[in-house]
Amino acid sequence: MKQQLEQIALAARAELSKISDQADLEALRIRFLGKKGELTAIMKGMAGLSAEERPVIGQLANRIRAEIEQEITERLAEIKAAASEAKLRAERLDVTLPGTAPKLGKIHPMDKVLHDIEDIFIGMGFDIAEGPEVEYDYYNFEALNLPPDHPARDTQDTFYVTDNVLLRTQTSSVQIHVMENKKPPIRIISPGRVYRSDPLDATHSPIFHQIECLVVDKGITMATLVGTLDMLLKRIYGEECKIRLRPHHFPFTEPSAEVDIVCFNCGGKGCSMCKGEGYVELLGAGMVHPKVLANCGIDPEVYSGFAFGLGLERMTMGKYGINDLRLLYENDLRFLGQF
Ligand code: 2NL
Repeated sequence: MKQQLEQIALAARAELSKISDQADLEALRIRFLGKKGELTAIMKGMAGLSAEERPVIGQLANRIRAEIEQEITERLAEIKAAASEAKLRAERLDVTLPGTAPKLGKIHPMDKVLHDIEDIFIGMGFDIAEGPEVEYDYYNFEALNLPPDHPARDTQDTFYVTDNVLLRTQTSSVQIHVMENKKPPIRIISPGRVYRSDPLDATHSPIFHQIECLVVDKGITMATLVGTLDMLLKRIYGEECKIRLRPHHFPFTEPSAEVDIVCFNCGGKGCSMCKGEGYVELLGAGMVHPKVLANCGIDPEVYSGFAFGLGLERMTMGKYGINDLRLLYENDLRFLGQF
């Protein structure tokens, strides 16, 4: 019997070392220590032992039982610890890893130049005026000294909505509204979207952006115009930038001029970008035509004014050395991310 007991102890130990699962461990406990288990069966047979043998075997059986119980408890703790370790390993979260950074937007280069220009003019006491993009023929053309059959209308291939309603080709229409409604002194800029029936290429677009400037007061001269332009362009392009005025013709200004700036590319030496000129055309300007002032109820004998109109796309391309206008509209983040 003693031998049997020791064999059970050995067998239990050998099996225990192989078990790595809680359910298997419970099965083993039932097999060795359960009511119908191997140890119980032997203890039941102790009735047939002699009075001297019984306590010895009894003690041994109890000791073995306690030992197996103890080992099962230890093994259970080990299995639980291993399971919890595995769970922690599987769920491991490294909070020190860098996160996924949210992509931040940037200001569009045209907006940057627009904001700079607005800041410069606000600093000089100008107001910013806005108006409708769908406009009457009168405000876009007629009031600006462009009567219905004026040939200059042909240079602005216009999108008509009806015979006398159109998409504005210039923001001068906004200036007309302001002059109709406000007495001089007037100091405004009118930035906005304008439309012309031009095909899209590297330097043209059927939708582009214009900023017009208008000053009407007593004693406004070409000198006021040139001083304002010089100041604006030096602030945008740098103190060393040089401009020149060439005589030109616009129906709404007299005299009129085209304003050139020293070529951004060659600095005046002459290159393919400025076609050897050393200068590139930047904007149109002039003294507001007396008829335009009179059309708006402003006495041209008392007041004079200057106006100029510039393309925001062209200004932006010059400032950042962009050679294709379409890049400004395509929203390619690889391009826009550079500004
Ligand atoms: C250009 C450049 C220009 C004006 C716009 C203007 C506005 C009023 C009266 C007189 Cl209300 N002039 N704006 C003046 C000169 C040039 O735009 O190349 N336009 C075709």
